Amino acid sequence: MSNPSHPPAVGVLDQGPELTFPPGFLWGAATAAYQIEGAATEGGRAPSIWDTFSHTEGRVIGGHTGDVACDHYHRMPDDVRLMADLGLKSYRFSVSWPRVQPGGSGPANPEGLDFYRRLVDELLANGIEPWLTLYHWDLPQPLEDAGGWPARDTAGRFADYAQLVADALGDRVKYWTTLNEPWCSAFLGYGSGVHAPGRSDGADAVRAGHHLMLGHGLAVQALRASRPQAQLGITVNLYPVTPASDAPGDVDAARRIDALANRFFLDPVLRGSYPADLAADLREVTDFGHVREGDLAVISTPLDLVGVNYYSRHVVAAPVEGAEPEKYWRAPSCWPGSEDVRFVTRGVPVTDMDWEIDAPGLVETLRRVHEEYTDLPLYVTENGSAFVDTVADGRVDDVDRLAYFDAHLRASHEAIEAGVPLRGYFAWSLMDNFEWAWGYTKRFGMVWVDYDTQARIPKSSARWYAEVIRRNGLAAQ
Ligand code: IFM
Repeated sequence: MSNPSHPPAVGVLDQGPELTFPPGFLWGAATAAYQIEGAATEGGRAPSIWDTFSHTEGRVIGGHTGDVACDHYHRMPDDVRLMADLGLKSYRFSVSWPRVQPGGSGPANPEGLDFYRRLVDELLANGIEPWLTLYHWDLPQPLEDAGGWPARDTAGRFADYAQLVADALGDRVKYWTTLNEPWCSAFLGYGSGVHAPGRSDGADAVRAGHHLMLGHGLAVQALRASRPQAQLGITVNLYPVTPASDAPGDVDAARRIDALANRFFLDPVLRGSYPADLAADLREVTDFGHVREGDLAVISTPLDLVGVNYYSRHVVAAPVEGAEPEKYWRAPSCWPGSEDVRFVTRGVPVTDMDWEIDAPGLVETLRRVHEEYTDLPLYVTENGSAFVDTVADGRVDDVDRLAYFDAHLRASHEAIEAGVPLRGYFAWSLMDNFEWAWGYTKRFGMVWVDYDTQARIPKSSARWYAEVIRRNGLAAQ
């Protein structure tokens, strides 16, 4: 996507000194089940909301689906070898709920669990620490038919599913995150409807957000009881939210969007309360009658770590007449009660998602979580960029992506120097994959995937990242 108001990224490395990360820093890469596995109808897997959504005309660009994706389900041992060749210390993957518990309740599907047992064994045999995410957006369709995340019962179903996975894999997986980016599940899935299940109702989005967090808390309690050695956390996608000017209207717009994007999740999980201003902002949308006594105590069950996904910054302003059209995550109804806030573009370089590149925002985000919320170890569980890649002479020279990683790793190091207990970094993504409503039109991978042949080609960024891992840091530029 090109936007004449945005200069393209330049692919030039920022100047900077040689940097060394703390010993034991966990260098990884991340993926998610529906984005890479394929094998949508094999091994007893049943449909999730993303199968239904992607098979519904007009929902995903080009009618793309995750039916085959990167065919990782069949190519898993080769993909793990690729990870080992890159020297990855850890691999963050998600378990497909509809693969291991196809109906969303009831007994586990042994064949589904077996795939993840084999994956974990393969990782461990290659010296790669498995990092397991329980939910990366693929709710079993029967649970959506019963009400989805706006229904309270889904939280309990999630905890039961977490227990099944813990019983099967808890002896060999140390790191567990419950949810990936609950903001997306709630506000893109039930607010704007640009993600599965494609519903559009502000009150449902808020209820979904609460029940996702309740499911998280219940799952943490179940995992803690059965696997006391496990390191447990959640992954949230956070954005610094900056007012476009000092004008009070702009400052208030930033406060409102910050409440919906960040504090909606950080406050309940890490403080055990909803922000008071959020409830006031949402008074026309919901009375929070879905929050029951004791919920916030469950949601704030103590964790061992927090995962932060970081991509960009929101710059916002008070509404004016004739504002520019909203797009993608900015779709108005993903901001219930604040639909009229304007998202401002600053004219700085962007990625192929049109997301502004803002590495200092990562320092701000990590410092904020640490300084305002918690002393827990933090991990960047996703960070990366889509760019238009081309294969020439069998190589993919993705200089823009490489520069993006370099800048954000320098930012990560700066955060550590500022006192943030940042313990690891996961590049998004190991390989090109199904980018949700964008289908296969956006490439985030360090490894190129040819979707016709399923050939993999490590891009320049992958080779560069392998060297970063080898030296546990960055060379001087
Ligand atoms: O591809 C997604 C991922 O599934 C969740 N975090 C953001 C990525 C890029 O959009």
